[in-house]
Amino acid sequence: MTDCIFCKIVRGEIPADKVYEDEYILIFRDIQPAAPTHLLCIPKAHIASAAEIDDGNVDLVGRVFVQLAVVAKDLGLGRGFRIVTNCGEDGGQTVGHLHFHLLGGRQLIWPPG
Ligand code: DGP
Repeated sequence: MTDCIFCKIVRGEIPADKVYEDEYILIFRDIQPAAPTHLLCIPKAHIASAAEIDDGNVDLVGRVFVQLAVVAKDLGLGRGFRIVTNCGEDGGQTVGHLHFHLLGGRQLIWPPG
C-alpha cells in the first residue's frame, strides 16, 4: 500500500534496523522500544490488522510465530517474552499494517493498561 509506513519499510523507502527477513515476513526493531528487546514482525503483504486474518493469510501468521520464537531464542530471551498485536482503535493500534510486537529482556506486567 502506497502510504503505509510499514509497506515503505518493506520496500526500503524508510530505513529500519532489521533483525530477520525472508520472502514473506520482516522483523525489525521498534523505533519506540518499550522493553530492552522490542521487535516488530510484519507480513510483507499488506494486511490491515488482526481483524483481517483469515484462511487466505493464516500461513503468513504462522510464519510470524515460528520466526519470532527463533529470534527470541537467538537474542537470549530464554526467561520469557511476550508477543502481542494491537487491533483497531480500542486495541491501541497506531499503524494500520498487521504487526506483532515481541517484548522481552525485563519482567513484563500483566494485564497491560
Ligand atoms: P501499534 O501501536 O501496536 O500500532 O504499534 C506501532 C509501533 O510501530 C509503535 O510501537 C512504534 C512503531 N513504529 C511506528 N513507526 C515506525 C517506524 O517508522 N519505524 C519503526 N522501526 N517502528 C515504528
